[in-house]
Amino acid sequence: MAAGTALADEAPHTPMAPITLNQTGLESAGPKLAILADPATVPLDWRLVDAQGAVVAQGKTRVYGDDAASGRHVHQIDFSQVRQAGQGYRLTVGDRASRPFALTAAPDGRLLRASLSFFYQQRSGVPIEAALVERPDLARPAGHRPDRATCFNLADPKGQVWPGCDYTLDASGGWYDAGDQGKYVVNGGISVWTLVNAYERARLLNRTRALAQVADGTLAVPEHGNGVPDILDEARFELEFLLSMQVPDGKSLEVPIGDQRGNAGHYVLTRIDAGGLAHQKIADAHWTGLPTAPADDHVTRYLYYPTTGASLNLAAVAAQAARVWKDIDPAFAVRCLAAARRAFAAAQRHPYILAQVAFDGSGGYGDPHLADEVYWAAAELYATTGDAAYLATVRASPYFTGAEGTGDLSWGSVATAGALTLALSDRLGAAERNRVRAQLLALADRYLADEDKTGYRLPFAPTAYPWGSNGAILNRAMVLGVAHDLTGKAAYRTAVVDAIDYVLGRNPLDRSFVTGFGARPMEHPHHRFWARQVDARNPVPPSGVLSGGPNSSAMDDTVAKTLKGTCAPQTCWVDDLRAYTMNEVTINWNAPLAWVALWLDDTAD
Ligand code: 9MR
Repeated sequence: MAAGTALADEAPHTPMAPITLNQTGLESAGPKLAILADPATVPLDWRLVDAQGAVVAQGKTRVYGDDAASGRHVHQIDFSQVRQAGQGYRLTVGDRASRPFALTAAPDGRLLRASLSFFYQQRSGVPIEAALVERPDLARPAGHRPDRATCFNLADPKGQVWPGCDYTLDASGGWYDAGDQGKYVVNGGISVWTLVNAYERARLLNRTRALAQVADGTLAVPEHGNGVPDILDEARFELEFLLSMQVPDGKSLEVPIGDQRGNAGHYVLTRIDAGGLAHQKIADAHWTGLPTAPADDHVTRYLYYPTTGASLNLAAVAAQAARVWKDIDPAFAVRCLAAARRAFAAAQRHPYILAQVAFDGSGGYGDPHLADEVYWAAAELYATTGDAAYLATVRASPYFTGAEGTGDLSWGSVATAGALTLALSDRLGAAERNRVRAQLLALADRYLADEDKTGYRLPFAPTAYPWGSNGAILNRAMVLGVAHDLTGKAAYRTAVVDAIDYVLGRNPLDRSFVTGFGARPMEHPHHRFWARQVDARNPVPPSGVLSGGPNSSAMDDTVAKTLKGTCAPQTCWVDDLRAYTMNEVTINWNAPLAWVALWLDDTAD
């Protein structure tokens, strides 16, 4: 089959509609926006008709005009004034119409549960049980059981032979990262943090409805009935893996010490006392093909050298866990805190072990700039312990003084995670806590300003769309959600709704980027098990899985190459399993989806 042709044309069966909006419907009391692409430069008349065909509202479009992100000439239809719940509404402009949609009082919780089920189904080392998934063909035997490995001791793609180590670790369990079956501490860290933060936010703000939504017995996880909130059971499954990636005390290792500016390839192999650091990842020695069900992967797995970044991720989430599990499982909390302290101390001893070496078989998650990881880890440790030393590190950070903005949250940019923790913790005195809150609100205001710069009206307006743009948008929605928590300002909540509306269909492709949701959902993720597109024996994906989304920056898979130079940023996307730069699915993108789904359920009125 020629690259980028036949398979890529497997368009969804439902045709595109000329008027687009969130394909799962809208909240009856919430903001309501739909988009029409039309060359007209004057406002056009729109009507909203109900299921009986009666006109219930009408008005004129707002001409946004030429929109760089979508490449369209955009009209916006704001019908927020309509508040009557009901099914079968349609928007029309002349002879063009939206598909029928519903206005409902509150979300039904399905998106929350499905987006969290993704994590269960990415579990390594345990069978995925038919009783816990939506279709029997999604069940599968355990993969990588056990996942025991020693350090990589072969040649890397540049010919450098690695020294290995004199131990093996049992790193069974945890979540596979994505379409691949690598397990990475850096990305596992931010993903766990996001799920635990969804819970902790609800607890600290006393959101009983949100707590009830993720309580024991609410999610399809095997830990049902253990008295622990299910969302924490899911997070702990990954935490146990992260803890297992820590180098035992007393181990000396040869690791690459990078130059202080993090220039790729500039490193000196140096023998160090590595105890307490965390290995960057455990992964296959070379890339496996698609499909490869986890249980069918027989490629040798290795631990890859420990890095400062992975160690700070471990420190941050183990510290967060020590706080959250303190009363739920005190022994686990003690174990987490000890690991967090050790990891942080080791990272401070060795601040420049960077993940800058490329290996076959897994992704890099290389990050030369670790000041944000230091801030995040110190913030978590301080929030948990109140120790003066961690406070001193927090206070000395440019992210705390404001010398640097905390910026967009992502796997490689985590200062905002530290800020979110400090903003809701009562450790800092009022003055310093208010400073952190003000920084978050300033960030949220920047996101609000971006809404006006986009025709489809979303809080994200880069000139190029990055790898995982949907994750980036939902990470922004988290900051907007907390901004709303702190102020009650309606514009922040509207922007969260705008973000989810975009992801669920209010976009120039009229696609829902979440499997199983909406009339035109993504169906062919880049995934080694949910790979029906290339092998009829494999299942189609479950519901609730988020595509990475349009990517106009790194267009180097076979499908993306065919789009290069032909797509506006929001349209650089194809629903194709081979399109790993645009249509992969990952734990760090599904995590903010779940966070936002819970937050929207919680705050709908
Ligand atoms: O999400 C990552 C993205 O920010 C990077 O640009 C990209 C290339 O390095 O890698 C992405 O992460 C991939 C990881 O390395 C391996 N598992 C799948 C991840 C998503 O594609």
